[in-house]
Amino acid sequence: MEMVFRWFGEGNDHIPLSHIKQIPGVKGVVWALHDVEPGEKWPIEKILEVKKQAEQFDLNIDVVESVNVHEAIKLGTNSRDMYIANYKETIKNLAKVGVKVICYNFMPVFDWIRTDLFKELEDGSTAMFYEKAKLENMNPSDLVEEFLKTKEFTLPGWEPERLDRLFDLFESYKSVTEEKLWENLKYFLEEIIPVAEEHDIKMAIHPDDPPWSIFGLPRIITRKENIKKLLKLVDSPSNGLTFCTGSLGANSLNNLPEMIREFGNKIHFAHIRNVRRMENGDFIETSHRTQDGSIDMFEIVKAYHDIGFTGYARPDHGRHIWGEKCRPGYGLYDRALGIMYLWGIWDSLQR
Ligand code: DNO
Repeated sequence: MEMVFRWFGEGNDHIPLSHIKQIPGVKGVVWALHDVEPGEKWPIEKILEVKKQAEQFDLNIDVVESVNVHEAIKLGTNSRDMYIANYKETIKNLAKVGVKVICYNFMPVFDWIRTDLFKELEDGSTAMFYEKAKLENMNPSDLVEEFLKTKEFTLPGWEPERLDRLFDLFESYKSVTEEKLWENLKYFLEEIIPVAEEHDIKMAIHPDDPPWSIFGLPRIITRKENIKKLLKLVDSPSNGLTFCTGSLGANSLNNLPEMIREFGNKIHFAHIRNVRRMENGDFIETSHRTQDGSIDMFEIVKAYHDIGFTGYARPDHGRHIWGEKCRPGYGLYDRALGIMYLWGIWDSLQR
């Protein structure tokens, strides 16, 4: 297991690389060019800049999260070929600097969804929360407004460009059924996977978060059968997964350790975190510790250990603790604690 840590870039993340370097066992940063709009080609000069910054701290840049997929590709409109051509160029440019894994997602309009970014937990810390009934009674623009309140920090996956066209996007998605979304994903993968394979890049799709339809939009990367279907769309070592326990784990029907064993070497990138599910369908993100949430972290790490996992792993969203002012879910402290918990389990298993 190669431990990495998400970093939003120089001037864009409050956490300096020098601090990341001090978290035990962290080998690299998980990064992206956050100022390049979805659909645009990533310029090699900008990529090299990040490489240079990370190298100063002996951190690798093997994993990118994410190269976002333009909505035209998900919608299957005429302009998709142009955006797919750009995506291929980005894959090639990333391969040139030695990137190994590209994480992406195929969620229409929105990336991850919560109703509260700073919900207080019993211990006085705060964490991201999903309130089922609240979401069901909200319209999408209320949610966007809620999210835009966090002016101090940008939210990954919620880039303003994609929100500008919210109303039009919803209109366009009216004709996109789940089946159509599958077709569009297949079209995209048939184009890009051969390029990824040729350049020794592993594409790792992120599951939908939460793993069910919201605001009537189709969502397909949600459960075991669907992931099996995805892997069959294009059979290649380059067509793989970001296995996110927090996203898939919001649905109690997903047996995560079993899925890890089944998908094995198709998991290129592991996102490991806990959530506490409530009976009414709400869930809140907790510390990584098993006892704090509904996901048995020991069983997760054990499953990775059993399959001899050599891929990349990162702690995922943490709570906001010790007064840290940070981008929701992406503080230093709780994610660093999460890493130590994961290492604790992993190293014990190694013994
Ligand atoms: C949220 C992240 C997601 C993830 C994308 C991958 O914090 O887990 O935004 O990066 O879905 O494409």
